[in-house]
Amino acid sequence: ESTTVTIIGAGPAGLVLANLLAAAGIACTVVERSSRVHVEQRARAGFLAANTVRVLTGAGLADGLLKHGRRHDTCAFRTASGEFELAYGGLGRGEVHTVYPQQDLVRDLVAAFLDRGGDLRFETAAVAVDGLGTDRPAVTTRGPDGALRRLSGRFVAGCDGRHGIARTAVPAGAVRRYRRDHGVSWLALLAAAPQSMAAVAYGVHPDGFAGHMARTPDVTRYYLQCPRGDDPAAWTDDRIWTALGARLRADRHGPLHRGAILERRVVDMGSDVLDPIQYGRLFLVGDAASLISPSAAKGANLAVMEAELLAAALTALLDGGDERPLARYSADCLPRIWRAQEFSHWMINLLHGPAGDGEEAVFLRALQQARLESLQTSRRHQDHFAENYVGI
Ligand code: RFL
Repeated sequence: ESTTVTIIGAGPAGLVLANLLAAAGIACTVVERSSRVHVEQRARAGFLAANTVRVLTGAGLADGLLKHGRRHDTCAFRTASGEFELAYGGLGRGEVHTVYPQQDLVRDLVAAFLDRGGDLRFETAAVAVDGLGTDRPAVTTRGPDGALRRLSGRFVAGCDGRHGIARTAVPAGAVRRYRRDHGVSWLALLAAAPQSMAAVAYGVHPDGFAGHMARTPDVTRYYLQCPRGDDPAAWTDDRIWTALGARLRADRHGPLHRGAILERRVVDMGSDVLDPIQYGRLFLVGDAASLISPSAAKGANLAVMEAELLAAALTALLDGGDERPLARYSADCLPRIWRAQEFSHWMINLLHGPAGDGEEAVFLRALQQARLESLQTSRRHQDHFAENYVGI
């Protein structure tokens, strides 16, 4: 079988790329390991940056998010000394977030691609990639019937996330991997309850970080910093609500709207960046190119930014014979990836003080306080924060 671009993975990266290529009249085939039901129900991100909304709107892919997404423009920090709010929509470049659950966006993107007659194969895993150094790279897939098929094309887009096969297809030595384990873990929760306040809330507390983020009118995301390796099952609903209430200081700022905990999973905070995010005819997009900690909600937004650049570069080459944008793909993306990494890393240090009474921990916690105070009191710092918080 043959196509022009083989796309591995139907997450935000693969589906945005597929829709943009289809709109440009470029043949592509998307292979996705999981079922359609699974990808359309996988709750993850929710905060879409202004650039993401621009890309999706420009491509006619934003009907759902414009109709059901909710504007979000304020975040609040709760510390021992009280609460301060940053109305970031009026700071920096004046950009806001649109809150729209990632699984709803994925559902819209799947529907749009299939409506165009797109070739999207669920329950079809890429099991091998070869010929990346040639002009006919091929992906071997295993479909729902268990049969192996070979799909050859001119390009392969690795959009298969952090544990995908695309990354591993790049020979060691051809790419440099930068990585950092931030040493903290979050219990990521979804609660069947409306949001408890209008803002995103970041609770900085001696017991650890707690976060509150809107999703839909009936579902709210919460995070609780927890020890590495904690068993999510050990966190009963009661224990979760007690910890959230304490760390978000509900006694001072008002109670949380409780509801059943729909999902609890431990996320270890880690980041990595591959350089370059290309090898021969293979181009990496989204989490496959760079994993970013969820501290600043950048992952899905980076994926869309890269998908847009790659679609434009492939179109320039296949439609207009201009090779330059594709040759620059990695160099164009990496500075933006590193800016997002830098901000996410800064957020991690803002939100987590090291535990313990050791000299270094005490010192670092004092720096954390200074950082929060600077953000609370300096308008210039707030503008800088807002620019990075919503920007990509
Ligand atoms: P995805 O979404 O992981 O999609 C990759 C797809 O590839 C498939 N796949 C394969 N298919 C075929 N063959 C193979 N061999 C395959 N191997 C894998 C997978 O089944 C999957 O469908 O990657 P993509 O498209 O790069 O998108 C990245 C985003 O999903 C990710 O960055 C965000 O979800 C991160 N993230 C957040 N990002 C934000 O921008 N804002 C947020 O608020 C936000 N919150 C979050 C998050 C991630 C979280 N988790 C679960 C780590 C909250 C959480 C809890």
